[in-house]
Amino acid sequence: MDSAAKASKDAMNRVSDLPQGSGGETQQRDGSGVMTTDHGVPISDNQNTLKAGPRGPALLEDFVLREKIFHFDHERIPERIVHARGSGAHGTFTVTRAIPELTRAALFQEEGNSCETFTRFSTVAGSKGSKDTPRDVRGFATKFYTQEGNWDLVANNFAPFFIQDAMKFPDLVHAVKPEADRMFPQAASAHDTFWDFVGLMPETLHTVMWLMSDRALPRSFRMMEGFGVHTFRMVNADGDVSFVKFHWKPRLGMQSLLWDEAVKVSGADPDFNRRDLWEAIDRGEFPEYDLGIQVFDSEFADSQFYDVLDATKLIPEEDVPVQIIGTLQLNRNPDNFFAETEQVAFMPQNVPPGIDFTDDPLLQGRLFSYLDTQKSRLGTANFFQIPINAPRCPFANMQRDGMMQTLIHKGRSNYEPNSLDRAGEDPGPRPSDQGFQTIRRMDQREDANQKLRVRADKFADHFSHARLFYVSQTEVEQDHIAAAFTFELSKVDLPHVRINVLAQLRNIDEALAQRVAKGLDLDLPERAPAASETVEMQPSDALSILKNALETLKGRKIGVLVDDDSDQDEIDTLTSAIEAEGGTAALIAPRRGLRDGQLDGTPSVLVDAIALVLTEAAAEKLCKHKPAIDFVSDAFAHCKAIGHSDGAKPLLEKAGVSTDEGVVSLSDLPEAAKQRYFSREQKIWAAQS
Ligand code: HDD
Repeated sequence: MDSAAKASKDAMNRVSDLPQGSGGETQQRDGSGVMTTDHGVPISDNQNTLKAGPRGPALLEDFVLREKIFHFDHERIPERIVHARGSGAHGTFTVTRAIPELTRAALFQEEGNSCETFTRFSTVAGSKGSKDTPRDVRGFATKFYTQEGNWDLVANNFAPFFIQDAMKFPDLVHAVKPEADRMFPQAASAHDTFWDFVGLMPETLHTVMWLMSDRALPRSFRMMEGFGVHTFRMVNADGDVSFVKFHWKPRLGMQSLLWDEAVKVSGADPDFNRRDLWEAIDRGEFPEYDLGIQVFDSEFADSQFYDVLDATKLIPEEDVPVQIIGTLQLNRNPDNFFAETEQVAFMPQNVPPGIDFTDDPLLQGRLFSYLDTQKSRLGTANFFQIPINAPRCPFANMQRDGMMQTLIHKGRSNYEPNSLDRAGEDPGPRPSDQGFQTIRRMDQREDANQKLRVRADKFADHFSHARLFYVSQTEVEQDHIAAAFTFELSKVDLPHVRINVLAQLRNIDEALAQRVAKGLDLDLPERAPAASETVEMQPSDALSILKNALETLKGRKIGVLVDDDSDQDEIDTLTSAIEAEGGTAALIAPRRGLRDGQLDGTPSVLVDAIALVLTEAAAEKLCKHKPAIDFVSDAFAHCKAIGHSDGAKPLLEKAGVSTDEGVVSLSDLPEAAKQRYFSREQKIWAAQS
């Protein structure tokens, strides 16, 4: 190595010599256990203010108190403008199929390559302290710490997005957030301003269909898909370019809550999804997701009636199958929520060489917004030095100084080019041929070089994909969509807004519009004019959760209701059978004692199925206890499997449970609990259909 190259490498090592990740190196440095001020002065009393006499006034001199209160006063930072409520986890990504033919990204050159990751799941509309289970999109953002810098795949659990152009993002967010004058409703789209925007902006409707579907109510972050949404590009070492769309597929399959369940969960456990993720990782049941790509070329793109640069559209998996290229495992809970989950800064602009953007106008706007917002949230252009954001590979450039600078750049080389090496000084880093190279634009169209504020013609169709989503669902899922529209619009006060949305719905599905109109007690209005003809697309099974349901106990929790006189052998046999299938059994009792939960505070909405291990005497007693009756009747209404001892029958009867294939003996429960029994909905939720 020549001396300039060595000097440059040394410089890179120096500036990358940050505390890496959050493996403990960034803990307070004193290992002696002595409490000190922020400046290291040992503290002798952490209870009492320095006063003039035992009952006297506090003294300004008390630097221990002043520093403590000063720091406390500044503990909070602005919450994210969207996706404020989130939960994070560290993980590992491993390549299961090398794709050098598609990308030169070092990570994907060999099967078995791996890198550390940090993933943050989030809801979008609610504040940081809102609940986990609103009807909302979920964010699914992953930072891959690759050997060529950070790659941030900032995804959602919906394949399309609400709008086509970043110009509309502030309007969309203003419309869905609590209304400006009254600051409610919190974490809810069921209000005037959101639906006003929807009725006037039909491009939102495809994603609104997803929002009204069960996709908006994931049972667990471990049981939802993720989508990169935009079309990205990959480029290989020879410069060949392909279009790609990114997908996350959960190994546990998809599962959602029912709306009534989600509403009750938000009261019983507002941290339902956050707790589920934390506890699963804590138990060593590491959530796993496969990373898939849809790959296509410009010939395919040009031959579609929709534009692949339009983020409100998806490419059906039946048209371009998803190829799995890697697996993400979430295997470590954060050590500190603020330092990691709150301070992590995702930016779609973070891509390694070999992955590139497209001209999608929504994506282009995002490339600005995320960098910009981090300065506002984290207060300094040096936010990349925070351990959770810092690359795990060497990094070096001529950016210098700024607030909260933690790197100590040595020498004089803060500009490039320089010839300081000729004087034996460290010249610092230099650009490399192997660095990121933007793919040349390939648009041959006549108007490609004109500056225009327009939408491309192919962006005009707003209903074909919305209809595709609806017709691809099972009947049960369509019922849920109709009920969701009815609920949401019933909360809209302005009559013309309800009518506008109904008029748009007629462009998606006439029967759906009729059902919603009936639920709202409105006549169907004229169909809204459509800017383009709707294309009848082939239904896509991949869009339905229920058509892809995985019958498994893995990741599922069974609530086992017991009392003091329950048969311990019966309890043990059942819990072992549940655990043998990968499920979890939570023992719930009227008195908590040694059990996992106390009945009144552990309603059945918090579990996936229930078992009643009760003697007849205990069941009779519980027939007079409302939480016990609700425990059973809610489980039945939410289509959950119910296993029971013979003695439990009086409680079943009291709760209005009628026999069906989901009401079984205790020994049959582990099998029965692998699914839900939606046929009950027709009987129990009559007004819905
Ligand atoms: Fe965004 C956060 C996902 C469009 C502007 N976005 C944010 C997060 C996710 C997404 C998962 C949370 C990241 C975290 O956990 O810290 N956003 C998306 C997806 C979009 C999308 C999948 C469409 C395909 N976003 C979008 C647009 C804009 C933004 C069009 C602005 C023009 N998003 C932001 C933001 C946020 C953000 C304001 C808030 C906090 C942050 O970035 O770090 O910049």
